[in-house]
Amino acid sequence: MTTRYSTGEVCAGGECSSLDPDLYRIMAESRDYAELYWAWDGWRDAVGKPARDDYKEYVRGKNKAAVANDQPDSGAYWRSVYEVDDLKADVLKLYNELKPFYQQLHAYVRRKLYNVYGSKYINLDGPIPAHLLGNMWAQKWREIFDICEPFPGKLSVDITPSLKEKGYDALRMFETADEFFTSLGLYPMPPEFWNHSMIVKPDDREVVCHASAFDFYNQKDFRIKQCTDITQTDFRTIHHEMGHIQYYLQYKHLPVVYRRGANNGFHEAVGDVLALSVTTPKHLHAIGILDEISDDPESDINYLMRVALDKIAFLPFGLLMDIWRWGIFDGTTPITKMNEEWWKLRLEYQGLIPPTKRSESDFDAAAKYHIVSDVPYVRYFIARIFQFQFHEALCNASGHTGPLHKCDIYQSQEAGKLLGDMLKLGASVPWPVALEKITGQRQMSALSLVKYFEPLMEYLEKENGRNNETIGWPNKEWMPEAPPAWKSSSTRTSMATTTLIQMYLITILLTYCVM
Ligand code: KAW
Ligand code: ZN
Repeated sequence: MTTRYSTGEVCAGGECSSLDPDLYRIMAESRDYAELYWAWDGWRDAVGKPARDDYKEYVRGKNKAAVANDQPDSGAYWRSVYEVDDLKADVLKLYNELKPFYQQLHAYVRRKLYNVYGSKYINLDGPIPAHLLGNMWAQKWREIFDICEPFPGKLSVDITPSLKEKGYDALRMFETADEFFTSLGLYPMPPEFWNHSMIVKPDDREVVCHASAFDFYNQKDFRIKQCTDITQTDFRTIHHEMGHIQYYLQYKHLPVVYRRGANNGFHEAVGDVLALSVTTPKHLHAIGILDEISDDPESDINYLMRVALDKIAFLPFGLLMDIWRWGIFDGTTPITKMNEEWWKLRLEYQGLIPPTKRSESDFDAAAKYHIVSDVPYVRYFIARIFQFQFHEALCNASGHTGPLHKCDIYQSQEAGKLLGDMLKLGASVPWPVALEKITGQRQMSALSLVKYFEPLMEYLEKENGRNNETIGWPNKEWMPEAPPAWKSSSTRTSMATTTLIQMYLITILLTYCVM
C-alpha cells in the first residue's frame, strides 16, 4: 500500500502528476473548481480505491497481532501506549473545548469561499466541499490564506516568495533551522546527519517523499528524509523533522527501551514548538528572511489567521483519522461501510463533504499516507495541544512578556535548558512527570492554545456576527453542483494538435475528391 501511495500518479493527456510536488501545488495554488476536483478525485482513484482489499487484509493481521499481545484489538493496542484510562474520552473532551473556535473559523472561511466560487458550489448553511481548502486532505488550510486574508494590504507573512528571491535552497533552509536549535543551547545536527540525509527529491529513483526522521540506534547516525520544496510549509516541516532528531540526540545515552518519547505527542511537538517562534514576523525579520514588518493590530490578525488556518483547521482532522481506525479495528464500523463511515466523520468533525457522491467502491481514507503506512495519527492532535503548553512555558522561562503569539524564544538558554532537560528523560518517566518538569502541570490542557489565539477568536466572533453567519453546518443534505469537466493544459494542447491533424486530413481528402 505504501509503495502504491509513493509511486501513485494522476495522468491526463499523456502527462502524469506526482503527489509531491505536482498535485500538492495544484491543490495549493489553483482556484479553478474543476481542476481542483480533477486532482482531488484523480488521486483517490489512483491510490485510494485500489487499496481496499489490501486494507481488509491489513486490519485482520493487525488485530491478530494485538490479540497475541493481550489486547482486544489494534486500536486498543495503539491507545494503550498513552497509559491513561480512556484516551478517546480525554481527546474528545479537549476537542469539545476547542470546537467553538473551529466552527467560527469554518463559518468565516465558508463565506470567503462563497465569494470566490458562488452559490453553485458553496452553501452558507452547509458543509464545505473538501477539495477547496488548499490541501489534498483539507487537513490544513493555510494555502488559501489569499482568499481568507482579513486585512488585505496589511502585512501578512508569507515567506515563500522571500525564500525564493533570496536564493534559499533546501540545504540553506536546513542550516537556518539548525542555527535556531543551537541558539537555544540545544544540540547541532551531527556530521552523519548532514552526510547521509536525503533533503531533496532525487530524479534517478522513486522514493517515499513523506517526510520522516530516523534513529539508527547507534548513538551517532540520525537522518531525515524529505523532498524539500522552497516554501514556508516545508520550512516548517524541516523544524518538525529536526525536532524528532533533537529528541533522538537528547535521549541517546539512555538504555534502548527508554529511547522513545515520553508521549508520542511530545515527539511530534518538539520541532513545532520551535517553529512557533521561528515563524513570528519579528524573528523572520531578525534573520533577514523578511525585509519589512509592521506592528499593528490588523497585521497581527492577519498573522494569527495564517497560523489558525494551519493549527486550528487541523484539529478535527487530527482526531477523526484515528476515530475512524479505532472503529474499524474494534468492529463497530463494518468493513462493508468503511467509506460511508469516513465521510460521516468528515462531516461531523470537519464540516466537509465530498465534491461528488461517493460509494463503497471508493476508499478515500487510503488516499492519506498514515492510513496506508500504518502510522497512528492521534499523536498529531495531542501534539497540537502540548506544543502550546510547551510554548507558553518556554516563553515564560525566556522572560517574554506580552501576547503569546509574539513570543520568540531565539537565543534563550533558559528556554533551551528547560526543553532539553525534559527531552533527556526520553521514556524513562511517565509522561505526566515529564510534562510537569517543563510546564508545572500534569495534564493536557487547551488553555495555552486558547490564550495564543484569543485576539483572532474575538475578531472571528465579531466578523461572523456582523455577517449573520450560521455557525456549524445544519444543512447537511446539501450537495454542490457536479464539477464541470476539466482538461489539463497538456490535454488541451494534445486535443488542439489532434484537431489540426484532423483538419489537415479532411483538407487532403476533399482536395483528392475534388480532383
Ligand atoms: C503536521 C505536523 C507538523 C507540522 C505540520 C503538519 N501538518 C500536518 C501534520 C501531521 C502529519 C501529516 O503530514 O499529516 N505530519 C507528518 O506526517 C510529518 C512526518 C513525521 O515526522 O511525523 C513522520 C511520519 C512517519 C512516521 C513513521 C514512518 C514514516 C513517517 N514521523 C517520524 O518521522 C517520527 C520520528 C520519530 C518518532 C515518531 C515519528
Ligand atoms: Zn513527525
